[in-house]
Amino acid sequence: MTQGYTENQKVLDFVNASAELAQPDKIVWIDGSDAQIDALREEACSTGEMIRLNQEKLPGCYYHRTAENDVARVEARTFICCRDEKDAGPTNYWMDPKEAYPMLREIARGKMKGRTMYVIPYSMGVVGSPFSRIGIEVTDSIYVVLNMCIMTRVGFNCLEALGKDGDFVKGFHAKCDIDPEKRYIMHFPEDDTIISVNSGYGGNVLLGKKCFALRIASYLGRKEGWMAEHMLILGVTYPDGTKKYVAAAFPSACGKTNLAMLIPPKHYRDLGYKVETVGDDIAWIRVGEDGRLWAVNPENGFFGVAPGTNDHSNPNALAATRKGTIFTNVAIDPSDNTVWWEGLTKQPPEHLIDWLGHDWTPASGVKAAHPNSRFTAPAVNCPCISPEFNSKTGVPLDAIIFGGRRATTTPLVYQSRDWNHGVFVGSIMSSETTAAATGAVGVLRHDPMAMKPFCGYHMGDYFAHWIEMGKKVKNPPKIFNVNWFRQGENGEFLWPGFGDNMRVLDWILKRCDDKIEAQETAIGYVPYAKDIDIEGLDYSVETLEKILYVDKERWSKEADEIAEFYKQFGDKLPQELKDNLATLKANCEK
Ligand code: GTP
Ligand code: SPV
Ligand code: MN
Repeated sequence: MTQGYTENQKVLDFVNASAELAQPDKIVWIDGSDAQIDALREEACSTGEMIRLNQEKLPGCYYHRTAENDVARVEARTFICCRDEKDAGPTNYWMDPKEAYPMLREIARGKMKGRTMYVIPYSMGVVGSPFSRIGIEVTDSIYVVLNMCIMTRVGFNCLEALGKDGDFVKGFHAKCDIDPEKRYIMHFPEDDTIISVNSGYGGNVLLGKKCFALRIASYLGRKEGWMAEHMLILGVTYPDGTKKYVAAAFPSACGKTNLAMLIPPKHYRDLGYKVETVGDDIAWIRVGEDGRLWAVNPENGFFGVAPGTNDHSNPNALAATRKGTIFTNVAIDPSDNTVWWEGLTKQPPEHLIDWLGHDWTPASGVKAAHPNSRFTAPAVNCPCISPEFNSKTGVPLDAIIFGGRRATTTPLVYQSRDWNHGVFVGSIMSSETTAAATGAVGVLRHDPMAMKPFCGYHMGDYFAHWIEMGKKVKNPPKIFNVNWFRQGENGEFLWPGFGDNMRVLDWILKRCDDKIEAQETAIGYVPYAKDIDIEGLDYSVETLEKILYVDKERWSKEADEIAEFYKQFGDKLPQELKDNLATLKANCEK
């Protein structure tokens, strides 16, 4: 029954084996056509899996609620299943494939009885680009199919690109019983395989995203000499028409989508500055023939955090969600069948249906939208999408930025001294946890390069890979660290953030061109307060100085803490990072 669409025996074997295991009543191959997508939306609405929103105000937009126990990535149930535990490293959960495969088979056996199994051929990256990779996801969820059709490039041209013999990443997803006790998000990097059971949520089930484009791809990248990173990519156009590109790694729900789509403050706009989005979450990066690093965004849409998105904070993201978008776990405004979430408007509507399906009023005392509620919006909808979005070669990077959510210690921005120091700066990232993963929110934890939950192999080897990549690039991007989240005594943010982050980007790009001096501090180069443009802001130089200040005492403690964190990597920790830690400690004692 699966013949006819492809002659690739590996694809047919994978689909047949999946069907034999899960025993669906029907197999449907997804060609990604409008007609097929419309029919699936219709079917999902008829069963209640999705709700059709107001088609005049939000054409092509739909709504989905996940199970209450299934609202975010589950790191404790996300495993790297390589043969040798040592290869997964101390920051990953590991299971022996010999144990994992039979366990998963047991869980998934017969679980698609009475259901349809959809076969999604998709490409991460533009089909036909040497940067791109093909995946096949089988799933019993229409919600997953429709999300994948937005987030990736779905279609039979992916099967054509595979030809008779091409290899692909195998993804098996079955909702099973959405049983959190049997929920597993399993990666077999040695077999190009992902298996996800008992979830229906975002990063757990849209297997092209974190599972493939980061965990599997990071493993492939190390083997093949490229990098898969949790980074946005943006382009800045200058008044004279020159363009510069920046990639930035922030942990989940720490501002990637917002930075990628920022609208510069008025005086920058008046001068002709423009920011365009190449990607908002993932970058695949290679060394170009010109000795620079080139980045592509392997995705085709945005799976963005809804709360906090509004006409002021991120008008581009909001505009992207006005058509062809799937909303997950936000609130519904029954007065006109549209959507609402905390922060969309200052004044909440009088009556909503909350993410759990209950009546809600401003007096309810609970959030109407889940803090990790999301929109899945096509990238082409975004008013500031870069003309390079579909480029087969990607864009050359001038700067790489790391950043996290730190109430204290880390200044607004600083620059590393060189590539290896930049790798060190990425490796020591800490950030307060957010609602993007289950578990406590606001807990400070180490999240090197924002990849702690996404690195498909040993983090010590990952650091070494970064160091190696530095040796291959003649003209490496300069590496910076930012922190939009410094807090004052009353927990208020001390930096306006959002569009005003352009002011920091401006300093960063001037540093890349050696156009501006900086102060050398214990941790790297920090701006002179006078060099951060605060024109048009009601903002004091004193506050700026405060958030630029490098407190050596705090950093000395931080260095001790980093030494503790580093211990787990043992002899896999590159000497270059040990040296940089020693320098940091010594600088703080000076
Ligand atoms: P993932 O999709 O989970 O990877 O998240 P992300 O890194 O793309 O984060 P996103 O841009 O969606 O922002 C997450 C939250 O941080 C939202 O609630 C934003 O409103 C908030 N945020 C983003 N940028 C800033 C900023 O510059 N300052 C402040 N204070 N908050 C910000
Ligand atoms: C993240 O958590 O970093 C996300 C959302 O981008 S998810 O796809 O759920 O991983
Ligand atoms: Mn992310």
